[in-house]
Amino acid sequence: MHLTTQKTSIGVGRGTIVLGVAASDAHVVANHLIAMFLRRQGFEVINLGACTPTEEFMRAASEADHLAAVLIGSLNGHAADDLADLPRLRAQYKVSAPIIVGGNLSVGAIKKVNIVETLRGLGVDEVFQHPRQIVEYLQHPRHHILQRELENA
Ligand code: B12
Repeated sequence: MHLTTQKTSIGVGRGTIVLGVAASDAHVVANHLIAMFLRRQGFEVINLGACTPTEEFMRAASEADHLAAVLIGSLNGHAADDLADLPRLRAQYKVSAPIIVGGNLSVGAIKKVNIVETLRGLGVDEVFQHPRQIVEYLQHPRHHILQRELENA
């Protein structure tokens, strides 16, 4: 659902971020705050808003100029179900930019499943807690990937 579709540019030259909230999820507060934050950081943000089907993310990503990343928020705990079709749709729309997911990603205060591993299995490149990590990652993606490999070694 395109509740808040906007294409706005404040800064220049840092690339485009396709942002939105996963298909079953109506939580919009963080989405708006993250869009404002990223625009202030100089990114062009295409905000697809809440309840965005995965196919809309992939279509918008495939049409974006200078795509830096796709950011998918999820707070209601159903990230893995909402993104079940990501591998097929990412291949169909040939999206090579990083796909980053963040929020409250699985149901319950005590997480029973390893949601990060599950999302990685669906082709999600990074799972972040805080929007600041997005900017750090986009500035130094190789450094970030090496650091994660060292932590997991
Ligand atoms: C407001 C709210 C609602 C409102 C949403 C209004 C709206 N249109 O936005 C309403 C009442 C509609 C609602 C509904 C529901 N909600 Co609600 N809601 C909340 C609440 C109170 C606040 C969320 C919020 O806006 N926080 C403010 C923002 C700024 O913070 P944030 O969302 O935590 O985001 C931060 C991080 O998560 C992160 N982040 C967020 N998105 C992203 C994205 C990326 C890419 C990155 C990197 C980081 C990131 O960065 C943010 C800043 O640090 C939380 C509880 C809470 N205190 O957090 C529950 C909560 C999220 N809701 C919850 C639930 C269960 C529901 C419902 C299923 C309830 C129901 N049975 O109907 C429905 C789901 C509706 C749907 N289809 O999605 C649960 C989720 C539980 C879980 N995941 O296990 C929570 C945690 C409450 C709880 N403790 O049970 N909700």
